[in-house]
Amino acid sequence: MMKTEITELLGIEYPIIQGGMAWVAEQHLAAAVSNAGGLGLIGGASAPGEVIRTMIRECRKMTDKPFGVNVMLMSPYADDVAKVVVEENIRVVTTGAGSPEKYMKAWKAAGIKVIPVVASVALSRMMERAGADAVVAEGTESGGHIGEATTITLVPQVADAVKIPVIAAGGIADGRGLMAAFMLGAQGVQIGTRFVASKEAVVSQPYKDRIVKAKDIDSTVTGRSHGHPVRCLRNDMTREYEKLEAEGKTFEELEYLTLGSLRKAVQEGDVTKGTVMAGQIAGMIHDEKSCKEIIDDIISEARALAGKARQYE
Ligand code: TUI
Repeated sequence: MMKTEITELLGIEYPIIQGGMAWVAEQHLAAAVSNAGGLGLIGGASAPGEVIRTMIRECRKMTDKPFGVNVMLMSPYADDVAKVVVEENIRVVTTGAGSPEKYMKAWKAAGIKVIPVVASVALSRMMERAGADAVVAEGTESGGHIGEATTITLVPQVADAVKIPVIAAGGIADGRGLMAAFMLGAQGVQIGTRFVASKEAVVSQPYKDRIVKAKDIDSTVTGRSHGHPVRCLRNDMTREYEKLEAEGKTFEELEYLTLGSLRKAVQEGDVTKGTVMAGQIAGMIHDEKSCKEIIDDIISEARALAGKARQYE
């Protein structure tokens, strides 16, 4: 047990929530993270509501612990998934890639704890006013769709701006990251990339291997020129994207290139032509571990650091 406002809010043992990663955050990973004392999440990604309903029901067979659903707001099925979480009596929802204001009333009426992922102080304030229970302040170190501010600058600014608890995300994968997040004013962390390289994640071996072998500077950001920046590991896909982006291709033309490419990497293991979304912390991940080992190691390292911090008194 490591008690914070986040563990109390969510009824979990440790203040660690899993990222709602598209194609990766399915029921096996969510159940494993929840069973290890964190909060597992099923990623709504761009899947239809019925697919998410099935995943929720499968997850319930694998854990009695709380777990949540991430609603990806750019998805054409976001309205659909927003309804399914209410019908399936989901207790915690996180959101990404937009503002969830239009769903807030229905979710709050259903007693759902709503935790929007934000990349700016302005959105964190809007979310608090709209009734959010907490926010995830996600720095640009994260994998996938990102904002501009770094975790070390964003987290304390969001913590100063809102009264609700803050969860830090972006660049966190060990006990040092957890303690740093606490020092910046967060009450918990959201972890993505570290859980991709977990034994329980149903992710192709080549994808996990790319994360395990990645170095500190192996990620790049595509799509900046169109206002849809996405962090992924450099490969043929990102080089082709960058070439076409420089040639001035439209967002729609580039969307066609990336369409289905994340699935190609996650499921089929094509890490050369597929999109390998991952955060900058991939360079620090050197092995595949179970979710329980990942969480236990983070907590014991954090506890050791808490003792060491007394030298600064
Ligand atoms: O959402 C994420 N990460 C994601 S979503 C995703 S699926 C996707 N794939 C390709 C292209 C686009 C999406 C992969 N990774 N993280 C949470 C997050 N949300 N990061 C940043 C934001 C964000 C950015 C701008 C939230 C709101 C926002 O503006 C809100 C508004 O509309 O004012």
